[in-house]
Parts: sequence; structure tokens; C-alpha cells
Amino acid sequence: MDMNKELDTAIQAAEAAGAITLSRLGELSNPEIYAKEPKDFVTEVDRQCEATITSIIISAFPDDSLLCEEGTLNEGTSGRTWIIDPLDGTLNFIHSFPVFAISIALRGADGDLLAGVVYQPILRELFTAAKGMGAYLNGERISISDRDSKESFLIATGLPFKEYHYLDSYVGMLKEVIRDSAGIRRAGSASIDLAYTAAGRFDGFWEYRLYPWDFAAGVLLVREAGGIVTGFDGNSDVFRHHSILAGSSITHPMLLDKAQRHFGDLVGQSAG
Ligand code: 2AM
Ligand code: CA
Repeated sequence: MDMNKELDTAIQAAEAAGAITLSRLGELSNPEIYAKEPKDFVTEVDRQCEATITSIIISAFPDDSLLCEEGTLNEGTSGRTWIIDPLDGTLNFIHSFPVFAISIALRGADGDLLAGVVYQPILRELFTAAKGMGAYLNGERISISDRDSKESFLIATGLPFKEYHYLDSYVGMLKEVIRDSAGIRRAGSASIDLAYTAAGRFDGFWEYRLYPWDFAAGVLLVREAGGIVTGFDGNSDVFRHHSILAGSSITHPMLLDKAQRHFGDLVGQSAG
């Protein structure tokens, strides 16, 4: 199915939200920061971006549903759902640490990811993918890393920041990945971690607890770039448990083996 109109709309929405983030970067002060839950922050910039994105998407596709981080909902009749993170990396944004993105994905009625956009406004990097059509960075085809020696792997992860019952499992896995890689990065934006994995900058990525809007677009990017994405249970239905392992045919099995040994029974638990 041709996704050109969907991708063009998602790009337009992501660029409009990106312009908002750039115009507000460095401006935030404490009264403008709200905690949805302890350590889970939202700012008026997140809300402004979400309003801009959703109005662009709803006017182009009024029959589609919306699932957005900051709560905008639209119950459409098409069976398709746009999964939107208007500002991924909010804590970075608040601190002016320049790693944040807009993530927009479209999921079809059958559950398949159809289109995905991750836009990093500071670097003006636009990552796009449509099902079966490959993954692109600013119009150039990207592909997953072909590095094959563990001494060369640069692996991204997300550290636990809110729930700590799996901290020991996480640290057990982290210790092994430290030994089996050149280095680890924790940049604080899962959509960028996945987009960079798709582009071969990172050799793999793992994070235990994420929301659909953090990973939906990035998962399609990695798969369309030739990579493998599953949950920690090895299942490719990443929407079931919200844990993510992404990598190449070399790094994904390595991460999966470690996740299964360290997380054990935890892998089957659904996200809270
Ligand atoms: P968010 O900025 O859209 O909330 C990486 O760990 C992911 O977790 C990010 O994509 C980020 O998405 C989310 N997250 C939420 N709260 C966080 C926090 N306090 N520290 C780090 N990441 C956080
Ligand atoms: Ca967000």
C-alpha cells in the first residue's frame, strides 16, 4: 500500500513540532514543568507539540485513531492508529541536553506498523520508513550495522529511572554488555536510540520498560533497515510487553540471550 500521503503528513507534523521545540529550547523554568508521576515529566512544550501534530494528522486523516503520550485521543473508524510522542526526551529538553525527537508512527488495523518518522530538530535529521519500502535518513537509504566483532559494538540502552524492581536484573545484563562491547550510551530518547540503530550508528539497543509512543516509529525504522526487534521474551509483538531489544543478526541474539538469562520470568510481565 502506498504510504506517501501518510508519510508526508507525518513529516509535516514532525517538522512543525520540531520548530516549536527549537523556539522554546532553554526557556523552561521550574513552574512550567509538571510531573505526571514521580520522575515522569511533561512541559507545556510537550503539550503544544502534541496539539500541533494532532491537528495536522486529524485534518488529513479524520477517520484514524490517535494514541498520544500526553493523552490526546481520537477514536476513528478506520482501525488505523497514529502513535505519537510529541517530544521524546523531555528530561533532556528541560535540561537543554540536545537529544530529543518527535516520534510519529502509523499502525494498521491488523497491528502492523505501516509508517514511521523520527525527527531530531537540532541536527535536522529526519528518519523515515514505510512498511516494505526501507528506511531513510534525510532521503538517503540507511541500514543496520554490519559490525561483527564485539570489540567494535556501540550499544545503546535506557537505564531504569522510575521502577526499580528489575534493577538487579538490569545491572546484571549491563555488566555483560559492558564486557561484550566497545561501549554503552544512554542518551535518554528511545526513539533516537532506535533511529540510530537503524542507521548503523549504534549496533543495538535494549530497554526494559517503554511506552508504545517511545518505540513505535523506531521499531519500524530498525526493521526496514534490515534489523531485528523483539521484546525481552524474543517475541516480535513488541506491543505486548513494552520491552525492546533491537539489533542486527549478530547483536540481537547476543542481547536476547542476556535478557532471557537476567530477566527470567520478568520478561513475560506486561508493562504497567
Ligand atoms: P519521554 O521523554 O517521551 O518521556 C528512555 O528511557 C525513555 O523513557 C525516553 O524515550 C523517555 O521518553 C522516557 N522517560 C520518561 N521519563 C524519563 C526519565 N525521568 N528519565 C529518562 N527517560 C525518561
Ligand atoms: Ca514524550
